Amino acid sequence: MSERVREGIVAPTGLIAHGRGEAFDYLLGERTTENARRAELTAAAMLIDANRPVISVNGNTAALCSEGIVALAEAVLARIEVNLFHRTPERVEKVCALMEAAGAKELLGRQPDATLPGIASDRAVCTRAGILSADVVLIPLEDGDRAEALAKLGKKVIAIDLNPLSRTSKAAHISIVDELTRAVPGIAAEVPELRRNGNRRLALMNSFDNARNLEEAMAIMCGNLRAAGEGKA
Ligand code: PTJ
Repeated sequence: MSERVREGIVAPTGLIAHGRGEAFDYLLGERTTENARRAELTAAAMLIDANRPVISVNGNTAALCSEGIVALAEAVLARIEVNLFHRTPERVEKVCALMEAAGAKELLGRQPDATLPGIASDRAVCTRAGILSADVVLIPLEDGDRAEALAKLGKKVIAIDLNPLSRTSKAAHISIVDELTRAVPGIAAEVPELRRNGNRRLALMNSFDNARNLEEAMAIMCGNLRAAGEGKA
């Protein structure tokens, strides 16, 4: 990861975000919990049923999981849009090149032509064909303002964020509290089976309650911490 910072793909604050993620993953037990698996299943269902699904990619996501993102986009027929918080033309080009080296085709983000309402600054910049007109947006490692703005615009938001307390996790319709490189293939793995079963997709989406999902994730972390404090872990 620090090499990717030197290359200019990951923003310096991305390294701090990465460390925050590692700390939460440690509390989670560094594994995909049953709770996260249900969120991944439901996310797969929502992406399959979307009309215009988009996966938003930032520096951290490209650095950690470029090939996984491309495979997921192909599985659910989603567009990929490079959308950076710390936006410079050089970084946009580097992240786009990394995604294309991983096989991304018709990548969006080099030429933004739209602005997301409700956000000041560069974070609002996006594309009309991608995030602006998407009905479902997958946002790995997103900042809270943009997650809230996307939800306010009526988009279904799927977050991947190891912090169940973050504004992003709270704003999303489905928050996957799992490490990115486990979560992305975890969603993709569910696609072939779910694609054949519309009733199951509907049942998963209707029964998913994100507030309860986040409470469960926090309870798992608290339980792990308590067990460690009592010498059981
Ligand atoms: O590349 P840019 O310019 O778009 O910038 C990207 C960062 C990550 C710097 C930007 O989006 C940011 O500041 O994000 P936040 O607000 O720090 O949120 C990132 C969230 O992702 C935090 O809650 C972390 O705990 C979480 N996180 C970090 N690493 C991982 C993770 N979640 C899942 N898997 C990870 N590997």
